Amino acid sequence: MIVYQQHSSHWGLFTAARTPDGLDVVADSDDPDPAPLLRNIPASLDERVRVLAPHVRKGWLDGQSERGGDEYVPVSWPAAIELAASELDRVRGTYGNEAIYGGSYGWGSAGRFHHAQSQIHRFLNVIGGYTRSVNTYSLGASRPLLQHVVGNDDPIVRPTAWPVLAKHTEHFVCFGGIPAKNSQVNAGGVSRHAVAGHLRRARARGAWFTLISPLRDDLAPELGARWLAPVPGTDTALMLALSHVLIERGWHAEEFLRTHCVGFDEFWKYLSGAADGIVKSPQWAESVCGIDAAVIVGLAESMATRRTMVTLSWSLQRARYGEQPLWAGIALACVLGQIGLPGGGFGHGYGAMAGIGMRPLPYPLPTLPQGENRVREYIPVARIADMLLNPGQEYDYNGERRRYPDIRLVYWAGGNPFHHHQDLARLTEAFRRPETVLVHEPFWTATARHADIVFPTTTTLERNDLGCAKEDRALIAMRQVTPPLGQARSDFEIFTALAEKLGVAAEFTEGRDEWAWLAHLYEQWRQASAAGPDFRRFWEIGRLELSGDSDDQVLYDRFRADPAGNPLPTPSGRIELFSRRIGSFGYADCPGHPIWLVPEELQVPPGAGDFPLFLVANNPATRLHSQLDHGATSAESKIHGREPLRMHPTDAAYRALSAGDVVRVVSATGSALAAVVISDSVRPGVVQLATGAWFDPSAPDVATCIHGNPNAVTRDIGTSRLAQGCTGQLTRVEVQGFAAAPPPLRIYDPPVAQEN
Ligand SMILES: Nc1nc2c(c(=O)[nH]1)N[C@H]1C(S)=C(S)[C@@H](COP(=O)(O)OP(=O)(O)OC[C@H]3O[C@@H](n4cnc5c(=O)[nH]c(N)nc54)[C@H](O)[C@@H]3O)O[C@H]1N2
Ligand SMILES: Nc1nc2c(c(=O)[nH]1)N[C@H]1C(S)=C(S)[C@@H](COP(=O)(O)OP(=O)(O)OC[C@H]3O[C@@H](n4cnc5c(=O)[nH]c(N)nc54)[C@H](O)[C@@H]3O)O[C@H]1N2
Ligand SMILES: [Mo]
Repeated sequence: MIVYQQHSSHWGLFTAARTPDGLDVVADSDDPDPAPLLRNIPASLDERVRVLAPHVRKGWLDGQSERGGDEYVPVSWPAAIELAASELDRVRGTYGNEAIYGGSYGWGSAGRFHHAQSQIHRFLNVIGGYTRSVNTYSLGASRPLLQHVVGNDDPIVRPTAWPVLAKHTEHFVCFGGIPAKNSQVNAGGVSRHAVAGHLRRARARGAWFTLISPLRDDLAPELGARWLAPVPGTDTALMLALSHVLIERGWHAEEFLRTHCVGFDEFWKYLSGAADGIVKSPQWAESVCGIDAAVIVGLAESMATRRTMVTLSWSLQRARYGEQPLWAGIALACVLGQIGLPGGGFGHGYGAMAGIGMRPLPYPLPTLPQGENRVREYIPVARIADMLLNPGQEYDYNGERRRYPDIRLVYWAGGNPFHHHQDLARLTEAFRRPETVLVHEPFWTATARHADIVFPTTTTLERNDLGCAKEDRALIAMRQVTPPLGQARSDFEIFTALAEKLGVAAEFTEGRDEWAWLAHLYEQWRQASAAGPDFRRFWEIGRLELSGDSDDQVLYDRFRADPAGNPLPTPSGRIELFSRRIGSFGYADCPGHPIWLVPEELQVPPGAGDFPLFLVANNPATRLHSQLDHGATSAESKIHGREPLRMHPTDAAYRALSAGDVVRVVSATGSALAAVVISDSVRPGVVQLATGAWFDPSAPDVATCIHGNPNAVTRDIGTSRLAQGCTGQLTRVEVQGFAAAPPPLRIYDPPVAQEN
């Protein structure tokens, strides 16, 4: 009998069953706009790419070969556990726990108990702690900057809610767009995809949309947006010029700037040219970003005369000096003075995920406690290669002078650094430094292929779990769809076995197995939130609608009404257009107010030099990051097995390239093969290659990656000394025809040694 079980993923709720034709996945009937990504899920059970048994790297056993490109030999579970436990014990005993890097950044799968990050951090804390990471690849520059400028994360976690925008906003000015592809996803899950519907309602009411982006499809065509495509990485200049026009013509909110902001004088000194002799006029911005001065003036006027929401995508700050477009965008919204009015002001990341702009729940969700980390050492997450390559080296971060720790063991569960990090050839070098690398993975990803011991991990379909997200309104019983494949075990079971070996099982498990943990987490949550029936009943029903809105935080409408009574948690209590704190750090790459800094990518004019094109390496429409790259939605987009690279007809013609041609994308860092898609939805001078094609370095004479992972060509450098965030979004490249037959992909063939 075929039984469909309810389950959940970061991209939506579904039911699934194993059938003779493979896994059948059906979107939840209550979801008004299910994600095309659901079609990737059947590939979870594709044994071709699964790690089916514990494996050890050959060269780690015999000392003959290095990490990356090595072969693997299967070993028994007891042998793998014994090896890993003794390595953990040796390293902590010899060098101390800070020599263990357990930052382990990554999305893993949805589910509150089998949350890979919580599991690994809990385990490492039980054995004495680990060097951790702070911040994310998503918002590397934003979070540290927002702390200084508005005092907290409200613009991300609590921006004006979607229904208010749908009702009141007259003009959406969208820097980086509100790409429909991204709203498929929400960290932890989403039971109803609603973003497209809210935008449609705003449009039906007559709202205007201005899209400022290198890609036309960063806003849905049905919204009828006006598309402005500045040179990538120049939004700050455009924002400064908009502010300049508004102030010079007296269209600015003088009173709001005086009563709700600090630092307007410094900001104006800079805009007017009094500080540096350069007036940040529309003519000046035109020369930087390629948008007509007259268009800039017209846009400023429209913004001043309509209820305007300035939306800033997360991608804007995932680039060199990424702090600046966010700060300049907030300053622009202050100059307009509509912050705290219904539908006005600014938001950061509408559409970046389905949950942004949904009110978060007022109570916590069931959460696996991680315990306490006794090691104080940390790095900003995107400085991993710097850390591994330069132990002891000093670096700046957010006002501190810090030193990289000396890492001897790297432990990863639930992330794919050989997807997410920049300059993957350099990361390969960095991963050769530690003595030991341990990885939990369901799949033979490039990261699994850099481990010494690979633990075969179940996918979410092979476990029971609780599904929910802070901005969603449902608690879901994620019921096991199919038994574990091969010898796979959950992260929890693997850590339990290691904890047993190391004599700390009681602390790690607290005497509970999966089922007992689910019941415990649920019951604890139920008592705290006073919601729902008992666990058994909940599991039978399978789904609990959650209610309540949190409005107990500082919201901008209250701040607007009474800034002294509801101050922001900044040093001044106001929005900081000039931050004394940031200014006091003395960083030329992030001074005390928003500023136009020319990134290295613009030091050679666009169109000139060896790398005339801009590569936009954005998040993929066809998958979540690198997950299920071999799934149907992702695989169908590939051409000759390569990741599609979009380019403008003019740029293709200039290089005599045709649709479907295999090309080599080359930068100062490295190279990647890809296949051409010709499209006038891409700004001339820009090419777009999404992240997430599995990194395939198997033919280095041809390219750093023969599959199309853009992180083969991106640069590994922080946003600035302030935040040290990821800068992977933009790179200067050239695209060359590749006449030879492209070498076959190897990344989907397991690297398992053939028995002789
Ligand atoms: N150039 C460039 N680079 C970027 C970006 C960009 O815009 N440009 N974007 C960045 C951003 S925003 C992000 S968030 C990162 C994303 O980077 P990651 O979050 O590292 O990417 P994922 O592919 O989601 O990696 C998750 C891994 O966990 C595995 N996994 C799934 N479930 C489980 C589980 O239960 N247990 C274990 N052990 N493993 C599991 C999956 O197979 C997968 O390999 O990439 C960043 N990289
Ligand atoms: N389908 C899908 N959805 C996802 C993800 C995924 O992997 N797949 N990842 C999720 C995660 S972890 C995150 S953090 C968010 C990421 O959210 P974002 O970082 O906002 O998403 P991106 O798709 O990387 O970038 C959005 C758009 O910004 C535009 N852009 C790039 N550079 C510039 C620039 O210099 N100026 C302007 N004006 N625009 C620019 C690009 O055209 C790009 O399409 O997405 C989430 N949603
Ligand atoms: Mo992200």
